[in-house]
Amino acid sequence: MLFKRFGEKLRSLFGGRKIDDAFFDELEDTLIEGDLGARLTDEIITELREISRREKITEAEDLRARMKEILSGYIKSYEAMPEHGKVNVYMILGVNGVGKTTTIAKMAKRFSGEGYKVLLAAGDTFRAAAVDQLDIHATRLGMRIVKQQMGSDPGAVIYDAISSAEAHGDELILLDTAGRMHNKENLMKELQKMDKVIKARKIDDDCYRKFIVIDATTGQNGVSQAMLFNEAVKLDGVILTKYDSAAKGGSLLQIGRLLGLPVLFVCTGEGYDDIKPFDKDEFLSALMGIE
Ligand SMILES: Nc1nc2c(ncn2[C@@H]2O[C@H](COP(=O)(O)OP(=O)(O)O)[C@@H](O)[C@H]2O)c(=O)[nH]1
Ligand SMILES: [Mg+2]
Repeated sequence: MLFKRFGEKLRSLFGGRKIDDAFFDELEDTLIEGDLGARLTDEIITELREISRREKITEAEDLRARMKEILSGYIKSYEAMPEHGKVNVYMILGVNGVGKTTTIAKMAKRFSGEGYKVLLAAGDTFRAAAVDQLDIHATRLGMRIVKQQMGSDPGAVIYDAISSAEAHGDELILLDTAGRMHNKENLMKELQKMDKVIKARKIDDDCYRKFIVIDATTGQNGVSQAMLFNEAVKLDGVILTKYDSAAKGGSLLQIGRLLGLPVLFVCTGEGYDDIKPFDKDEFLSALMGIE
């Protein structure tokens, strides 16, 4: 469902009608369609029923703000602030095609604009095109990149990148990773190996972060992806991409609620500047069709 249509649907649902069973049934269908999942939908409906009974609320309109409050408790924003004068590593994870490499280029531009010395690391060695793609961004943005040949050990790439950052005084390594390998187990093992290499290099705990990129158009799938990667390497947060196209917002709420992961950036296009920090209030207002 289109994000806008979802908001419009919620807006009309909460506008000018009495609260009854039909209202809750429609709300339930709408939340499921909007990718909030059975568990969250159930939780929200139960809580709203309870509030309306307890506070004798009879107009749907008067529940709108209460629902926003409930949703607001599900997600947090994450402010990324790499430490100056140290080597910070941001590992960017996610399945193929979600927008990892593109997002890394956007983050590189953004953080270097904020005064950080940024280094790109081409950790997706599974596909030749992946290294080239990051390389092209590095050239365009005038950034340094550490890369190896396709098929080489991504653990060695990040090992080299850390040495290079130390030698050049780079403060933030943005590490690209593979989103697909011969099978899921291989991929997870590979990611865990990189994680071990980074930890063994004694990067400060506060300076090492793992973010998953979730494609806003994939809905429920995004939730399973976040669970899978979180199990393999404990995640620190989420970056939402493709929020410009047929975006569904509900999956982000599920990831926040079920995994407790905060949201770092939202990306809304293919350009370098199509990225901005997650604004919870703006997100929830858009989701609920509140002007
Ligand atoms: N519309 C839109 N497209 C995006 C966005 N982020 C990435 N893409 C596109 O998604 C495709 C896959 O991106 P890529 O960075 O190669 O994904 P990766 O496989 O995860 O590294 C490319 O065509 C990107 O231009 C976004 O925020 N909005
Ligand atoms: Mg890529």
